[in-house]
Amino acid sequence: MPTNALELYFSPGSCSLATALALEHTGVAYTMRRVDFRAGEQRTGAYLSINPKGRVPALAVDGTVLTENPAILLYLAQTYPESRLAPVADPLALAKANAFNAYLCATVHVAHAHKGRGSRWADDEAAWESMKRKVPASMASCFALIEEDLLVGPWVLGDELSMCDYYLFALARWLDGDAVDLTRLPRVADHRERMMELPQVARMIARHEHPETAGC
Ligand SMILES: N[C@@H](CCC(=O)N[C@@H](CS)C(=O)NCC(=O)O)C(=O)O
Repeated sequence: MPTNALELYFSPGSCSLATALALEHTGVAYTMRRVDFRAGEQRTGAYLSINPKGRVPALAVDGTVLTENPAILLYLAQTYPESRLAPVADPLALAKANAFNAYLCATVHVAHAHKGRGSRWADDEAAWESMKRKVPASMASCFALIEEDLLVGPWVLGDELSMCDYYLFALARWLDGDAVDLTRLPRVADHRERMMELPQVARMIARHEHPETAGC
């Protein structure tokens, strides 16, 4: 197994949980560096020199910084193929896995971000409120697609747990706060419960969460 120096920049309650869980799955050694959103640390010069996007996760690999969950997850899957995070030897299956992760990244996460990050898209505070009001419906609609079409079962890609399950789990944890009715998403709810039962997930939740969680 390659022995790169890995440093994960994360924030409690955020989507960096997906990368943290995948790292934990591989069993490799890594260091966790908390970025304090409450203090606005993601916008400081020190952090922007690590990740100019001002976001988490960021994974430093021997000093080279990777960003974007789908890219980091794929990097981990390809670097540690014995951990079976993704079907790396099967181009079609791998493309399907990446399509799932791209949907979470580009559509689901963006829908959620309309709750607290409206200033990215509009300057008008009334527009922020309007965007926020739409979040329960837009997240419900995103997850209905996952429930009905994308989650093969029992795991996202079928019989084997993969990077996609960790990513889905990280975003599905936002559903309660986004006022989405879980009773309409029984397969997603069941997936979330089964994920919680995995020892590596319970272990990482304890490390990744924080009493003063600032969310996404
Ligand atoms: N597409 C990116 C999204 C990263 C992202 O937006 N992360 C949020 C946390 S969930 C963040 O860092 N927000 C800080 C901010 O907007 O100031 C990914 O999937 O890695």
